[in-house]
Amino acid sequence: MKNRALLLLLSGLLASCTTPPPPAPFGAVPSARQLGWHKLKYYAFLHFGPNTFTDIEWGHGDESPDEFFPTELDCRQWARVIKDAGMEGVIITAKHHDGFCLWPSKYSTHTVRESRWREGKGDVLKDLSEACREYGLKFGVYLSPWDRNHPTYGTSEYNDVFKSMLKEVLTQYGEVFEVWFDGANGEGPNGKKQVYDFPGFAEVVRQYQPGAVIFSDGGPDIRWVGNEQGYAAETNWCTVKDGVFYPGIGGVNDQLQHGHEDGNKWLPTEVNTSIRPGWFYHAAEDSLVKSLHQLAGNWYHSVGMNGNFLLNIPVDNRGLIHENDAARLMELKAWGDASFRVDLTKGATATSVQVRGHSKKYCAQNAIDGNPETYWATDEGTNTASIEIAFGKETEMNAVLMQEYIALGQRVKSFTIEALLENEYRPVATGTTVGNRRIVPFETLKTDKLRIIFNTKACPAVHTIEVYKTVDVE
Ligand code: FUL
Repeated sequence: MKNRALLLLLSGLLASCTTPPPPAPFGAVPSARQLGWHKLKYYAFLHFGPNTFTDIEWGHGDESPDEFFPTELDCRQWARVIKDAGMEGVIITAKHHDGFCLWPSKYSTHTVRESRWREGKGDVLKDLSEACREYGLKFGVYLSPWDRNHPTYGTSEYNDVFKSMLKEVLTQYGEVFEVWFDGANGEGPNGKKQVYDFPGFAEVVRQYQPGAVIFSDGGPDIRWVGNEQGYAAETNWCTVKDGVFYPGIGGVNDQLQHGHEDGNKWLPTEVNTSIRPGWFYHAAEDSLVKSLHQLAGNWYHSVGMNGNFLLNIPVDNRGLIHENDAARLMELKAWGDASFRVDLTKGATATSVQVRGHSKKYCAQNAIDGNPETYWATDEGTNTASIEIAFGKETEMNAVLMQEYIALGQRVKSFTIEALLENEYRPVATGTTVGNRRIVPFETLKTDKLRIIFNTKACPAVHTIEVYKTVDVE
């Protein structure tokens, strides 16, 4: 008995010696709600409102509510198209700068209730949230603080009005995954400017939808990428210096694109762009839907550059997603499926001479085991490390996808991908940051071995490496 206890103690001690503790978190790390958001990739932005009918981008707030008159509005059609496109959710312009509310708000007289649509009995948020539940999509809301209609705009009372509207939207339609605050702040109906109570707005969101992430150009949970063309920068840190960005900030687009390498706050990028030139529907743009080539480029520069992709689809004046947009979305889905369905690391072997404590818990194979909870890590202080993937046979490929275990911070500063070609490792691609997700395309090649060399700020923690042969788009 005594011996057995001793044996148990010894084996326990041995195990604790051979399995080192996980790497300590490095720098800023994401909150639980940010981590949840990082699991998403691609969702729809829906711009819809009086502008859809008046054919302009920024309504003045003096349009008649009767302008809003979709004759075939069908949120289930939107949800079906969005689901078929492989998107994970929607964010709708519940209120744009014209102040018109797509729900019958008690705090405004410029709403669907005042319109002739469904004799004032309609509620777009109700229809859409129900359709999202039916199709398994996440539901999010855009609310513009800038309001060109509300009579209190430009006074402190308006901030309370906005909070009350926010409360309605956050309490009447089920779970909300993201709240999108537009930073635009123009003149109100009286020419007045408003100082927005962003901290107060955030409190309302935290109170009624604690799981929702809050987007604005400067956070607090998600930051704008600094352009509306749908391009994250090659070097894209999720970290920023506390106090530098705040909601409504202007003139720092370059910093927003890159983040700050030595930032002490986690604030990742969402990449928003429209499938057409405008955010709202204009019949004249029916022939100007972005090409598959452009959209695939947006994919690489958002999902593939450490951001999430928020693609705007303007709902048309019938109240439907237009056929041309739907067709292009399906092409993008088919391209994505053909390109990223077969991960060539299945059945491959990953090795590294630099494994934390030589422990199986942190072994290289973890990076290709399909489990995002296991990761390859090295010892503290090993900030240059390489991992080798052996495919067992000559394999045709042209892209690598990598993901850091960001719960422990963003660590990779740069990397080089090498392929074994004629018995020699040759560089085929280099890059800087990785973060949550990085996709690196390169010239199609055939090899049986890849090597990736990382240069990091603290020991690497990489949970996923996938390899693909993607389809070219003309
Ligand atoms: C901007 C707005 O002014 C545009 O109308 C659009 O909503 C875009 C997404 O954000 O700030």
